[in-house]
Amino acid sequence: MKSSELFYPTLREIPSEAEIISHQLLLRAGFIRKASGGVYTYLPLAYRVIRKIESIVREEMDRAGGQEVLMPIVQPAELWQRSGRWEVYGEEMFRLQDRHKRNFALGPTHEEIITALVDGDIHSYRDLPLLLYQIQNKYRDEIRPRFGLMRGREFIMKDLYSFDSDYEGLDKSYHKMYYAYNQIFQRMGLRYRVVEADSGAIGGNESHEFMVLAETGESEIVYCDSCDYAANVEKAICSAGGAAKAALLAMEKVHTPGQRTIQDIADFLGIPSGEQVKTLMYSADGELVAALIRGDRELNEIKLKNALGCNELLMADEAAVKALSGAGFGSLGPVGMNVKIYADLEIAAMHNFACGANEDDYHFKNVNMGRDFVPEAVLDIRNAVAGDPCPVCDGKLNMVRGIEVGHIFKLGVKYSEAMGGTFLDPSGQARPFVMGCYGIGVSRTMAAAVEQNYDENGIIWPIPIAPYHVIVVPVNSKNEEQMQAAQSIYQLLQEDGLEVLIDDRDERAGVKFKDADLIGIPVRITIGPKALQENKVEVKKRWEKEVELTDIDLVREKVLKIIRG
Ligand code: 9G3
Repeated sequence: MKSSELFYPTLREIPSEAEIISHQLLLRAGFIRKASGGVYTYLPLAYRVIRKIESIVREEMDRAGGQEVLMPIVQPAELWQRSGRWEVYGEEMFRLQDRHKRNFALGPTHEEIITALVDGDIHSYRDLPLLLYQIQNKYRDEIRPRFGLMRGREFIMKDLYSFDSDYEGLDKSYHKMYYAYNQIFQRMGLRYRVVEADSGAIGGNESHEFMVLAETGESEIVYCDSCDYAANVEKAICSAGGAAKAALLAMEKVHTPGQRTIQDIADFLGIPSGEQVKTLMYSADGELVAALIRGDRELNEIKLKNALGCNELLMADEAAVKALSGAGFGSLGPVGMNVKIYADLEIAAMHNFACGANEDDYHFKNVNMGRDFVPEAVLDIRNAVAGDPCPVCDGKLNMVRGIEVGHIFKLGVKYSEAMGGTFLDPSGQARPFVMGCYGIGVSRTMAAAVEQNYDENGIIWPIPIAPYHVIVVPVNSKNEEQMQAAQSIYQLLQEDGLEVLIDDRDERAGVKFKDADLIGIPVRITIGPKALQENKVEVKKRWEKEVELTDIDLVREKVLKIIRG
């Protein structure tokens, strides 16, 4: 492809609406353009990357026994009513009506469609297992679409659904997908980790996330420094931590005018945040409850919600809390609090801590659980942090950030039961399908690859998903000798099946180099006047600073080695 003909409108300025690096670079390098909030066009370079990601995904899904289908984007409300999810997902669903005022949604996912499909056409255990997948656009009406392709309202997903006759079969299907996902992310040349995850609202029990490691990632992952344990911080199991023995001191009420936060109290009373207790108020299915965690920890709402077994967990309204406890958010504490109190495991290991006194501008010192208040339950409800003990071995947990690009779930019979998806077992009895679902964010993977692989000059595509492998740059396109050498290298490499760009534009060399770096082509071959006199050209790898002078005769071999290994 000639650069002069390629549609890649690059921008010199960083677009102001782009908050994260992948969004900035994909816009600047002319890969994507916004059509409306969270809705993008993939320009030629981006679409090449997308297609490479898709073909790796497709190959591994087929290898694992998946069969590709294409399901409708427009989905009738009836199916979502059958699963009970038409009401569950409110504004996040793109809803529409046809001319007869019938309700539809633009598919946010396809559990409903596929369960109904399989129910209609699979009747016997002999037809199972069945693995069906598609690669298709999905729609979710995010409140605030941002971060470019990372959280679009329209995005490309690969979704596979497994149907088995029993849980043993589900385990096998799940295992196949777990293996295939590892193949996929390895083949893409991405650094990633698999972590135990919470299955969230979708239901089911086992779940893993595939995380592309990137400092800018929005998820925190803990992993053990001495065994295989790795988990999303929301899922990671925390332990109580040993309680040192200490004499219980007399509780003391102190005046703390205007001091509301943990940091305020640390400064005002000189008590470190780790020796204070934070009291957070929630409405759990409408009932006010208090959750206690150490002052320097983060409460994990997912753990709390799972532990309470409630359907809806919302931060409590401050007025309601004040009516009940007598104090606003800044002075709450468990002593004398007239609601169910759920304490984090670590609270049990603390002695003589400080907390609010349920009276504005007052706190207690030297509070002790058991003596001064009794919780309803002691639970694991905090986020793990670096340095925590590993729940599996005696190692320590480290923390890294990542971007979720794949998520696999064991669903069990949630959808098949709700929707009446059944088959006949060997004894002729109707049984619900045992299901799993397995997603890969295809467009998000492209963004995550950028988020992991860039420098101050632009994108550095991993070779397996790069839009082109090589860019050939004649320093002066008007120079016939240089252009001829460039053309012949361009041709030669293409004959080997490499994907090659030739920058034939009438631009200064500096501009060409800047653009080549920005769009992130892995190998650049520069044809300049001096080296050409000696029958040499420059070969530069995008991820290295140095250029290498190479004999023209050896270029083919050299580049093939870089690209194919
Ligand atoms: C909705 C809306 C948003 C949603 C869902 C449904 C997330 C929803 C979870 C999944 C799970 C799996 C298939 C492939 C693997 C992942 N957001 N989820 O179900 F109606 Cl508006 O999509 N789906």
